[in-house]
Order: sequence, then C-alpha cells, then structure tokens
Amino acid sequence: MTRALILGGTSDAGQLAAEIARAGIDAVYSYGGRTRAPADQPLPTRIGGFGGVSGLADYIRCETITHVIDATHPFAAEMSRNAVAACAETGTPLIALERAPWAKAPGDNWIEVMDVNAAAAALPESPAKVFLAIGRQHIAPFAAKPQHAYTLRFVDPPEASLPFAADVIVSRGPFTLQSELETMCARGIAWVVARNSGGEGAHAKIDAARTLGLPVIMISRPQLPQRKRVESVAEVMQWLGHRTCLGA
Ligand code: 3Y8
Ligand code: NAP
Repeated sequence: MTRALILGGTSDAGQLAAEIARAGIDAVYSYGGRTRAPADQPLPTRIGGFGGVSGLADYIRCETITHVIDATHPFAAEMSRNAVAACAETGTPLIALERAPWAKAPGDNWIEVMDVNAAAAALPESPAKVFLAIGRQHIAPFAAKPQHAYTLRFVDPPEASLPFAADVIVSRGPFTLQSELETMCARGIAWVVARNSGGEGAHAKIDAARTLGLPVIMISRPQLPQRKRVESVAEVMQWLGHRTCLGA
C-alpha cells in the first residue's frame, strides 16, 4: 500500500500534492518551516526539520513511508542530500521533481557565477541600484559592498537587523512581468541578482531585466547527488503507479 512523503515548499510540490490528493493516494506534505504562513496543501501537512539524515530515516520508518518525492527547490541542497542518504539507509524508493534550469534567451545579459559570494564579487565597485531577489537566508556576502543601494525581497518581514542598509519588499510571489517592470523602473534598478531556480514562479524578473536591458548576475545551482529525477507531475504519478488526467 503506497504511503508517500512529499518534501515540498515549491509551486511544483503544490501541483503534485493536488494531483496526489485527487488520486486518493495516502501521502504527507512536508514544509521546512521557513515561512510564517506557508500555503495550505490538500494533504496532511508537517512543518519543520526532521533532524538530519537519521531523523528523516526514523520518520520514514515510524510513518511507514513507502515512497519519497523530493519536490524541494533546486537550492534546497541539504534537504535533497539528506533525502538521498535516508532513502538509501531505509531502502525507500526516491524520486526528485526538479524543474529544468532557466536557459539564456536572445537579449539576456547574464553574468553566471557559482555561488552567492561570487555574485557579490561580480557587482561593480561604483555605487549602483541593485535588486537582490534571492530571499533572506544568504545575503550576508553583499555587506562587503555597502556602496550600493540594495532592494531585497523577502517572503516575511525581516525579524532582525540586516547586515547592510537595504530597502525590503515583502512579497511571496509568484510574480508577473508587469509587477517586476514596475518594481525595477520605480527603483531605477541597474543590476539584478538571481538564483537559477527554474520554473515559472520567479522567472518574471529575468524577462523584466531583458526588457529593460539590465545585467543579471545569475547564481548557478548547487551540485546535487545522483537520484532519479523527472520534470513533470505526470511522471511522478506514473512512478507512483497512477495514470493522471494530465496524460502521461
Ligand atoms: C517555505 C512556501 C507557491 C509556492 C511559491 C517557486 C515559486 C514563489 C520564487 C524573488 C525570488 C526565493 C524564495 C522564491 C520563490 C515560489 C514559491 C518561490 C524566491 C515559499 C514557501 C517557502 C519558501 C521559502 C523561501 C526561502 C527563500 C526562497 C523566497 C510558502 C513562498 C528567494 C528563492 O524567509 C525565508 O527564510 C525564506 C526562505 C527558502 C530563499 C532564501 O534563502 O531566503 N523560498 N518560499 C518553504 C518551507 O518552509 O518548506 O510559504 O507557502 C515557496 C515559493 N518560493 O506556489 O505558493 O516554486 O519557486 N522563494 C529563489 O528563487 O532565490 C523568490 O523574490 O524573485
Ligand atoms: P535546505 O537548506 O536544503 O535545508 C536545511 C534543513 O531544513 C534540512 O536539512 C531540513 O532540516 C530542513 N528542511 C528543508 N526543507 C524541508 C522540508 N521540505 N521539509 C522538512 N524539513 C525541511 O533548505 P532551504 O533551501 O532552506 O529550503 C527550505 C524550504 O524552502 C524547502 O521546502 C524548499 O523547497 C523551500 N524553498 C527553498 C528555496 C531556496 O531558494 N532555497 C526556494 C523556494 C522554496 P533537518 O536536517 O532537520 O531535517
């Protein structure tokens, strides 16, 4: 009897949860607990870490999980690594639902960097208006360049003081081209820093930067361990042994 654990926290995970609920498959949706009010899901939901690999392995055993679907964000590398290790330890089938990286389109002006430290180093020395659309957790390296006028975007209002002066937009996305153009024009943004998240939910800022002819410092994804990986909900449902109305 199938009992699936969805490691969620993304729009793709939400679409998968809806399909699994529609199919009547026994499943649990898991959030890491990063935001104050995560979106409701049509499945029983748990919030918070498992306690590393051993905690996840114990959870799989205690909850008699038969399948794990890693539908976390491509930058949630620690969760993905833990899922590979815990599923190997418990002999539990694992699949990753992971959207393809964004590819440069004609007219894009990307400076591709390996990580957030390299992104900060890639900014110019002369003061500029910079849109840091990479959330809250990994902004500290930009304190090394306080000469810039930063605009940040968080899901929740900041709880502590920031490592550098910045203007914070509080919004959870998904975002539209129109709203991104308005944000960037109103603030005279000259540089955009983004993660190569893939998917639709964060891509509007990339289209807006292209429209405005702005450079984008694009942070590449972290390396993840080998595991079975698909890009569509229908393929996950097939893997679970269910055909869907999406066709597969
Ligand atoms: C808690 C669940 C949905 C899901 C929405 C997607 C789209 C909007 C784009 C920008 C980039 C960023 C950030 C982003 C996007 C979707 C999707 C996506 C980027 C929620 C959510 C959780 C989180 C966690 C949060 C991180 C932060 C990253 C903001 C819910 C809304 C910047 C990633 O304050 C914090 O600690 C926030 C942390 C991880 C990255 C960071 O380091 O700050 N996501 N985002 C999940 C959990 O607890 O398990 O609250 O409902 C989910 C979504 N975020 O359809 O409703 O699917 O990608 N999320 C990035 O791309 O760099 C925003 O502003 O342009
Ligand atoms: P991370 O750094 O890879 O994970 C750090 C720890 O957080 C994990 O080891 C685990 O704790 C816990 N955790 C993460 N995701 C979890 C989940 N879905 N369920 C239960 N515990 C989870 O993760 P992150 O990058 O902070 O991402 C956290 C969440 O936000 C994920 O759900 C992810 O899908 C979502 N998200 C992240 C981004 C991003 O840019 N990183 C963007 C959009 C959405 P334990 O070791 O204690 O088990």
